[in-house]
Amino acid sequence: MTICKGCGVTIQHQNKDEIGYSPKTDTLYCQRCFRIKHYDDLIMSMKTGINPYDVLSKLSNSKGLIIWICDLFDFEASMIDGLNRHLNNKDIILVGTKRDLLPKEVSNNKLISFIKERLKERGIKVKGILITSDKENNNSDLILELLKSHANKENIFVIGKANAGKSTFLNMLLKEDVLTKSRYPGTTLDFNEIVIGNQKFVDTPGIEVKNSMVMLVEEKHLNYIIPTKKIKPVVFQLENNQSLAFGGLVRIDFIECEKTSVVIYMSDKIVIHRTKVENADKLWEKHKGHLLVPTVNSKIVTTTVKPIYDKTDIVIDGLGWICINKNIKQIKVSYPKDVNITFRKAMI
Ligand SMILES: Nc1nc2c(ncn2[C@@H]2O[C@H](COP(=O)(O)OP(=O)(O)OP(=O)(O)O)[C@@H](O)[C@H]2O)c(=O)[nH]1
Ligand SMILES: [Mg+2]
Repeated sequence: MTICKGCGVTIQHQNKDEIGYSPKTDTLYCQRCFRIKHYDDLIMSMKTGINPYDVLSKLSNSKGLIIWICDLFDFEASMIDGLNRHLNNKDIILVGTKRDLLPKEVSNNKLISFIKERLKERGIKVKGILITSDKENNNSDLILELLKSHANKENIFVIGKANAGKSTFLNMLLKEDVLTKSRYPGTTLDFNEIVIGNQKFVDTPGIEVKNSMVMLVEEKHLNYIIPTKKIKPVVFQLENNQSLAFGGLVRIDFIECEKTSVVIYMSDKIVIHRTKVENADKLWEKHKGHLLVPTVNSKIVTTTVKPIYDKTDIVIDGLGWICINKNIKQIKVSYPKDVNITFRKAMI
């Protein structure tokens, strides 16, 4: 029995349409991993193929330290309610990754305070918080030593939502791209052991990110919404009764505000269109799918919000966030029914 080094699945040679298939008998990778690694080609989507409860119950019955990978750009979607209970109160270290996507001006200490506050609000307890990325100054040697000392010779399980960056984090510690990583959620398919500096780590399949744009947009459109380089915050000066459309995904109408500015943190491939609220419905209907792309196949619902903090982030899972000031009295957010939105105290 050979386990695919990329995704952890057992390699098989019988069924082309099942996971683990490879036509080659002497290979270390299944065909799916091979195609992703070499051609960025997804031959089988597994974004809803993994049962999150199977993963959590297997983890709850295993012994070891938990590294919980959270995507700092898509932080709200990285949260897992009831995590301590699911994991039988094992020790958890949270690793906030994709630091490189956030502006340099925000310090790691500020990010850690933000994370602590969000965890407290959600009732999740962790033993420590680390910030990293697979790019600049990732301190991989220091992180490896720290994790090894915490693990105290036990296994380290690297867990988190799909696409959070678990396999990439392990490749970073290993300093070699052994595990398969990709922008497609559901890349790692089974528990996958890897030894780094005498320490046994286990890569795990991502827990399904329900209610995120990442799940709703077509796979070929993921590169519109997932940023690959540092986010440049975009500032809009707005007048009363103006409306912003974010591709064909979300629309925000600023109905009662004095002249104000809003700051947008999204991939630069999302085109933002500004219009007057009175014209917004017509523009949306006429241009959705053409000028306003990408779109998703989900009913659009509208919610009215009054900001409560001095600076409030309107977070749309999988897409990013918009930071608004308190002088905005009321906004109307139109978004796909199947996507989570969160109103939080500003991250930055
Ligand atoms: N910019 C940036 N992108 C990252 C970083 N870490 C991971 N990514 C990207 O995030 C995407 C998902 O990475 P993976 O390592 O496959 O994530 P995963 O959590 O193992 O995903 P699943 O196996 O599907 O659960 C890939 O496109 C990575 O290149 C990072 O530190 N910075
Ligand atoms: Mg993975």
